Amino acid sequence: MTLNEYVTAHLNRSIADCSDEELYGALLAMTQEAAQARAGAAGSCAAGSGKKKLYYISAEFLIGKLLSNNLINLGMYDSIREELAACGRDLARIEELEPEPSLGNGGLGRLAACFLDSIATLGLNGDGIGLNYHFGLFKQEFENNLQQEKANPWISSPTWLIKRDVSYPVHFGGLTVKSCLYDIAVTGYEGRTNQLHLFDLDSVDEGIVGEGISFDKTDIEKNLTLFLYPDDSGEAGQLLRIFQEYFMVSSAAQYILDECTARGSDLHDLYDYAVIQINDTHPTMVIPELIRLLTERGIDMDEAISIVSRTCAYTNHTILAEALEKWPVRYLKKAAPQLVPVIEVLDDRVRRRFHDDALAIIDREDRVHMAHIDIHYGFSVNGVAHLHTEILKSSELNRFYQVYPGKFNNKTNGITFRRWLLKCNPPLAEWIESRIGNGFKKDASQLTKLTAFLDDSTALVDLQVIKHRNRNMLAAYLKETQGIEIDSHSILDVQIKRLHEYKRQQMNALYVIHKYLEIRRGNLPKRPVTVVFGAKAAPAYATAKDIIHLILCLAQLVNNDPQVSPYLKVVMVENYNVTLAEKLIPACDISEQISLASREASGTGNMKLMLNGAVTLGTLDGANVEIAQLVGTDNIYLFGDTSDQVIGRYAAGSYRARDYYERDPALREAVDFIVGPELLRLGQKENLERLREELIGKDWFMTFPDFGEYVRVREKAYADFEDRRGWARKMLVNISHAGYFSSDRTVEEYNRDIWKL
Ligand code: 26V
Repeated sequence: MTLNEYVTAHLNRSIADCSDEELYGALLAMTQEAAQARAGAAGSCAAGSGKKKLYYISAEFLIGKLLSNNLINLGMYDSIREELAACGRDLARIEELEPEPSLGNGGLGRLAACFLDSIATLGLNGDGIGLNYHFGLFKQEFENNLQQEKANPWISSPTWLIKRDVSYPVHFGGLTVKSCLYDIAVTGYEGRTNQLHLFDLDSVDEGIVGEGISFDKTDIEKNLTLFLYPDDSGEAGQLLRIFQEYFMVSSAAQYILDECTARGSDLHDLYDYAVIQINDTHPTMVIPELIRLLTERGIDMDEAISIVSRTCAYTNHTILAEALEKWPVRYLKKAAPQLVPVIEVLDDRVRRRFHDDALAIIDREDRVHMAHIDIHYGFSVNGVAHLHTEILKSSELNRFYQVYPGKFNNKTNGITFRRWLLKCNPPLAEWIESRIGNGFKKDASQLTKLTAFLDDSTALVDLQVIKHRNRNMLAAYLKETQGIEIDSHSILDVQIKRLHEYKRQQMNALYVIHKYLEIRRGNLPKRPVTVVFGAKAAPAYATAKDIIHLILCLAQLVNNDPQVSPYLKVVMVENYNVTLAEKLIPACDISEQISLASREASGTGNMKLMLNGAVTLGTLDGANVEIAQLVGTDNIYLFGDTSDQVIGRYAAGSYRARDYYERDPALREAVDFIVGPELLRLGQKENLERLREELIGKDWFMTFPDFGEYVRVREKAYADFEDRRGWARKMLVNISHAGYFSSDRTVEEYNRDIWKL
């Protein structure tokens, strides 16, 4: 059916007479119908007809807008766009009306979304399970150069959510609530349609949200599915997180058992019907909850533990201690008292078997180490990039690796090329197709065919033209949506990711200060540079918010200085999200991946930027290591201490930031500038002084030792950019080796080694 036929049948009007809102509604409905029709046909899909099914449980699914993505995956995009264009209508404008679902925070959530796309594309039988947060993560606004958090309502009519007639009781001690299920169809590229199951609280009440994102954290009956990651700096916030997690996994466990039973399982053979991938520790309680439910259904404890251990697998996404969940037993007793005896049994068995505190589940301070449950009672533990998995094995989880060497495996992350190339960068996708055909859309390894054009002058010019066009598009978009002007002839240097000290946005800011002062001293760059930041800081993370404050003050200073602004511009985009990423990534020249080596488990922004022809400036951390191996040292800018050096320095406890500050005048100048008169005029003294103190007194993520080399290597990249042909060649090398980072490859590996669907 054409769109015109659809609106004629349903609205009794032609496309030309419909508003954009009506067209959006019609497209959403048409897409949903096409997706469901394919879901109905899924049984006939050979790869999906096995009896085992994957359940990917995650607290986050950062899915982004769905309209264009679904149209592409259903093969409807080109015809709809042309049909609209013929009536003078613009699909991109219509898409602007779609609210972005705000169901994630960063890489972990976006990874889950990419995996759903690849699972469906590969025809695998697998659904996602998570929560339907009404306000998602907060919406970021800037006021007085400070981040403010606002509620981010995204559920409006029409919506992709389809209410299902499924609900479960969830018991929290004295309180019982009801969960209800919504589904979002996940359409694979020329593949099958799977589902993202999002559980909601039947009694949720949006009305309890007051100023900003404030609400009564103790009102569990009304607040459970309002926000993702509410502030957990206090006891009420931590308890709420546990209530949310238990609500998610209890609903999920009941759903999985019901579905497997309906498909023929007698529960003794659950592992033949289900494999549950636990995305970080947020869903870990699914293990004791399943054990509990199986014993309730008449299976004895020993067997229940064995069944669940053969069903669950765990992915670790971080080695940062503060992100590894350890919940006090007394909190669990409040939120999920029925799980505590099960967890005690699990701990007891571990203690009897190993006699080693380091392997225990409940520690001496009565805290439950969630990851330890996963490792003992799951059958697989994977890291998300080669280096990260090696670090897990050799240091962070070494004791566990010694006792369970066979459980550990690596699955280097990936990204879906449908969204991160076909959808976000049509000019590049078309150009690639014109050169190597369309096989790369389903088999990303074919991108290596592009190496045939490394010395083809026309190809190299084409790439520069495409990049320039994308920068123009970005410039227009930022002007229209945020009132920000950028020079599309400047070098676009981009750092987009959650704000965290280990990712070292502060080091980038110190570079900006250094560059600003250099320009003021008359050392003018050959070409203007635009430094772009996009990041949200967790509401209770003071240092991260101070770094945002510094960046916003710097932007105000630099952009209004007539001597400097022709050469340097600083942009911090507001409310960085998937939609903005899709605009920034195709336009970017330099991809900042500057985490402290060993701390960034993988990174996936690095892969998206590489695929779109940006050149990485980074440390040897996470997947940067694998990028470097693929493109070779001529096509990536590396600097900084290695992970071994960093791990050694932490172990020795020998790092003193002040020594570096005292020794390096350029560094000292930049650090002191944070509290100099120029910035104090624009910012809050308290925040800026606190940030400088944090750096000199602690600098826990060791920016100072890497700063000098960072400046030198960044300058080298800017100088190399002037060799336009040479730079275009680097772009092409990066694009042609990005195929390895397709999430299709990652998901195939999960399936081969873990899921075995
Ligand atoms: C951290 C925080 C900090 C602020 C409050 C909310 C919150 C919630 C969760 C976490 C843990 C973040 C775990 C995570 O996102 N890890 C990222 O996972 C990516 C996918 O594997 C990986 O590419 C990134 O390197 C890793 O940081």
